[in-house]
Amino acid sequence: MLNFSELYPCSNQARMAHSLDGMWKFRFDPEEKGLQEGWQHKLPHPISMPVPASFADFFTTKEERDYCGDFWYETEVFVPREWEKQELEIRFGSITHRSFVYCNGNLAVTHEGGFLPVVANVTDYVKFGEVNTFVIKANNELNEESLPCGTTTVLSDGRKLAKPYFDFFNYSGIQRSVWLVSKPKESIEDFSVEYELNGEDAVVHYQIMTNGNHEVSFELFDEAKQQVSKSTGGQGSVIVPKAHLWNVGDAYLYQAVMRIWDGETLIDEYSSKIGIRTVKIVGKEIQINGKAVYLKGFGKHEDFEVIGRGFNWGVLKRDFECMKWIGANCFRTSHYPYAEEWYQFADEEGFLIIDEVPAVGMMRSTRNFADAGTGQFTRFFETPTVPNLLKAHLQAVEEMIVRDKNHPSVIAWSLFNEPETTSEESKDYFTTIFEAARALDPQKRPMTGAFEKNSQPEICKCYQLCDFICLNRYYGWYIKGGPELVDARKAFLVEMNKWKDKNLNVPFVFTEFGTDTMPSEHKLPSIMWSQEYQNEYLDMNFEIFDQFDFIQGELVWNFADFQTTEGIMRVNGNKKGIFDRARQPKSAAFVLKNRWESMD
Ligand code: GCB
Repeated sequence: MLNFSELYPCSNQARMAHSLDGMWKFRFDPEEKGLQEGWQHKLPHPISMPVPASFADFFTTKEERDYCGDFWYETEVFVPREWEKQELEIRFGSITHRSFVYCNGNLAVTHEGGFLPVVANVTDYVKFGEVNTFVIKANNELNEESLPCGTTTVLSDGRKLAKPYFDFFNYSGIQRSVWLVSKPKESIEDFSVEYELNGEDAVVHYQIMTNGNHEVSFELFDEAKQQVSKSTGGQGSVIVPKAHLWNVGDAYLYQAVMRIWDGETLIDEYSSKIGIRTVKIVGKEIQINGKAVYLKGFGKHEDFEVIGRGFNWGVLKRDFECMKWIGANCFRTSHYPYAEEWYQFADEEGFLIIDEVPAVGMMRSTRNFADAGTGQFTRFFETPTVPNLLKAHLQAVEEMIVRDKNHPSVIAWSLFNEPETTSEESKDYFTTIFEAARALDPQKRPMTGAFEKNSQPEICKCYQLCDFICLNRYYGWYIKGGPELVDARKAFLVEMNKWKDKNLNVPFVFTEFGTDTMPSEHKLPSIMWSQEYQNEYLDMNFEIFDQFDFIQGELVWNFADFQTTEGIMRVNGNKKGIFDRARQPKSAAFVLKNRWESMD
């Protein structure tokens, strides 16, 4: 059980949410001297730093861009006297990767994990009617006990350097929005909804978690703001006659309004949009509201020029416009849960999300995305660090499911990306993860994970845990690329026939396939890295997908080019985007648009 409320902030007659986004103060702390010198009270000689944003790409020196270690943020905020009778929280969408939050010099909370909310109750530390100081000590080092996995080395000049076992830049900082939240002492801490369709009607089972004993009410309003049902009690069921279902590409959202009452007097109120829909795996189909849906779309990243992984509504808007234009209906939040606004907007747009926990890098290689495909890897789950890693993984799974469980857009949970899955240890490890996750989701959504090339049907010990199976495959890129494409196709077919022979009767989704492609390169006949090769590669993959009825989705790697660690495999980042980093289409975008639009 989480000991804090992850509910997204809202303002109404009982609560206030005040945005703290803007220019904060900032300092690196390579010597880790901040705490002894009292920086938790006030940062000496700070520089300015925008929030939300990753700090890396604002700088013009490598030392600052690639900084690894402790760093500090500070802001000041006036807290009105009228909030004195309320509980006060500071809520960060995330702080990457670990954080200590101080209010007026007092440690209010610590948090491990860089992609889920950090919430500190600061009621006892705040001075009402005065200006208050919030200071955050954060750290972005990587290790094998926390997610995502990697290691940290020390250069000869004494600087630390992050060495990710994953293929995206270790962007860090306060990368999501920050809110100061005032709410009543007795308050709504969480809620959940489940749906049952009954002819034209829907039954909405709800549960409201509060920290008190007063009476609770639950109301649903349609998009015309008309009340459609009402109930009292912390848990119960309401009927929505002639329910307007939330559908793929055709969203419909009801407003759930929850209140705590003391007789006629309102104590607390929380409201949230919900979408009535069911998700089920039936044989080889993924069904939404009882109808099969084929997933078309992308693995994405939160990544953009200058702001790095910082949340930005403009980037979000452009990404959704591009995804709609191309005929996509789904994306995977590879390789970590995204800012909550992504899910809110997907709810509005009728997009499907496979929500992924930051369990990436569970193979001991700084270039495992390449090594894995060629069969080189070292075992991972047999070392003494695993119990701590498992703890961090379980915590992230809980925080993700609690945070995202009410979004209609979320249709499945991905509990890993490309770990080692062939050892007995990996099987034990993931059995624990899947069991915990299954107990957490009131909607009992399908659970899965993304398997890399070593996870072959004859040796993988973990695919059995999944309700549908996600494959990341690069036949024609890491395996037999360019002139060998014909052999890549053959090897791909051999693997797919092995899966077919297993007769698993579950859907398979390709969660990754793609080629690095420079927008500048054209070549006739094609050559690897040219736009023409990306198209040929996609055509080969599609020809194979279309041969197997259990393949129920294709999420291309990647939606857009993105920043990674430097290296001989990457040209200023990973270029597997269908769009470039500025969100302009490569020629493959038109290939996908043709295919996906013709599938509707
Ligand atoms: C993968 C990883 C992804 C990489 C991708 C690539 O298998 O899951 O994070 O970016 O391959 O492009 O190599």
